[in-house]
Amino acid sequence: MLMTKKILLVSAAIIAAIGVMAIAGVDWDQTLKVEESLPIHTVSITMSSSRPGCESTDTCYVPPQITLPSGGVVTWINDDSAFHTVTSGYYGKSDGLFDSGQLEPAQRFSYTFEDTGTFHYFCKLHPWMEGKAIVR
Ligand SMILES: [Cu+2]
Repeated sequence: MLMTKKILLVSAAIIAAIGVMAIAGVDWDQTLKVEESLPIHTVSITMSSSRPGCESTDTCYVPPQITLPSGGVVTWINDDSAFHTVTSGYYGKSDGLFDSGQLEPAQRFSYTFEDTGTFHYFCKLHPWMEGKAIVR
C-alpha cells in the first residue's frame, strides 16, 4: 500500500516535470524566432555617445570590436537620441570604403565585409567615437 503511494507520487512528479518542460519548450521556440529576426553581427551606437566620455569605457560603439567571417554583414543600430555616422577609416581620414551618412535615432546601417583584415571606423560628428571590425 505504502509502495503504491510512492509510485503514484513519483509518477505525478514526472508528469508535472514533463508539463513544465513542455511549457518551457513553447517559450524557447518564441525566443528563437525573435533571435532569428535580428542580424547576427550587430553593433549598438549607445545612448549618450554623442557626449564625450564613452571612449574611456569603450562604450561608444558596442561592442567596440566585432569579429566576423568574410562575406559577413555588420548592422549598426543608432540607439542614441542624436545623429551619428558609421564611416570607415579614422576621424578626418575616411578611406571611402563605407559611410552610413547621418543616422537618425533608431535607424540602421549595414555593410557586407568581403575582404579579410581589420577595418577601423568612426563617427564624423563625434571625434571620440571609434570602432573596428576584424574580418577573418
Ligand atoms: Cu556620433
